[in-house]
Amino acid sequence: MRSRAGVVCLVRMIGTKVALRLRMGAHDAHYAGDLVDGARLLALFGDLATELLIRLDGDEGLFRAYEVIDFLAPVFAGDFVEATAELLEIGNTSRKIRFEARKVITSARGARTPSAADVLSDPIVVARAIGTCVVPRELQRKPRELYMPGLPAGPAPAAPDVVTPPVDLTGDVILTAAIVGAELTRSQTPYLPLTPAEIADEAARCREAGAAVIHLHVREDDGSNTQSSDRFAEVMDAIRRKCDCIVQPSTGGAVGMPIDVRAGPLACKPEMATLNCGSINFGDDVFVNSRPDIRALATRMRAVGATPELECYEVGHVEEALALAAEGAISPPLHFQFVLGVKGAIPAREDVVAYMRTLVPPDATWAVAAVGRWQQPMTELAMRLGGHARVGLEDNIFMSKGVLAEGSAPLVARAAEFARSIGREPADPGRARSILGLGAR
Ligand code: KMH
Ligand code: ZN
Repeated sequence: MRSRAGVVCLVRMIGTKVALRLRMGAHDAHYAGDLVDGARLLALFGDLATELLIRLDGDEGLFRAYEVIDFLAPVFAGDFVEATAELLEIGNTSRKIRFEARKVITSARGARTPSAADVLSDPIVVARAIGTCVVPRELQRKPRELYMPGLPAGPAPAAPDVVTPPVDLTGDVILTAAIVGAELTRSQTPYLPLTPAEIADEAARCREAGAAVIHLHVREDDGSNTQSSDRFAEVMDAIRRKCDCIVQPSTGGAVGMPIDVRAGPLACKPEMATLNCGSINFGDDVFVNSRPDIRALATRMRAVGATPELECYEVGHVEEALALAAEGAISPPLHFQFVLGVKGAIPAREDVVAYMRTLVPPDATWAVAAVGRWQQPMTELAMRLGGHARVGLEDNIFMSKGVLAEGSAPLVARAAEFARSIGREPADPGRARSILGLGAR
């Protein structure tokens, strides 16, 4: 049996990739015209699977089945093929793996000299597959550190004091819907709610779909962003008449707003509000959050009883939030939002989430809000790692490539369905209040 820490370590290995590159020789050619048969590529996939299993389980394991195999382009003697395998899922004994083989150098068939060859600037995918291997329980050994191919074997240098917290998949997921945003326009998506009535309707639809928290920006009648306390009061009232969600106004506002303006919605005494924990390049703009301003906002939030959601766009912002707690400017339990994929700030990557979650205190909660096409994979990763998730038009307007989401509710519904598929329930607002400790500070 694996220990709990062992299981955690295994989960972290999802997404691990290994690679092989080799030249197909004359002995690999099986058919007329020096054509290499597909079975040769499957042998490469088998070797890659074996490497993954050894890294994961300390055992070569057994290949059980392919569920998909596509041979997409011919391979000839003389071609250099690079094959990769990525660990997709880990069951009790099963390990699902995705494979891909690409031709990176090809013999220049038809050239004047038979030894001519070309480097392909755009490698050609020659085969793709998904398969499952098994390693019987009794053969599974202690999880290994992952060694990158090509690097000398040995323990990877670990950062000091990094303790990987256990993954708890028994807890409910708090889904936050960011339904308006400050930068989005109707020309980008017609589904953006702008008026108080539209925003309240969308909040109710998101609640229905599984959201417990509404992250809120508001707009003037002409669609421009505003931090006016009157407008926030109007919209928050409209939302309250339609649903019981926790309403979390933004104190980030739009890029360039002075801090006093940004603090506008705090006059409405919200249960929660965002507290942005540092400055970043925000696309081509700069989103300024000076250390004195962060502290000033924290003080104002405390004065009105609003629990801060700590927006962290960089690793250093987590440290800043911890400093605020150490100074007593904010009180535990802390709730972090890792905002990933803003151009100019930390990218939306698995290793980023895996690392950032190690930085938060054990009694803290954390969530991921990822931008654009990363929203779905990163929020699903967060849920798989025991965290919470934010979706919605503010961060991503697409359901899939080129297909607009018809509001934030469909994005919430998809996240809720994923949560249930891994055995976690979307928290209702009451449950979310208790998980976040709202009102307890
Ligand atoms: N509009 C961004 C510049 C927040 O809501 O607290 C800031 C933002 C963060 O949206
Ligand atoms: Zn926002």
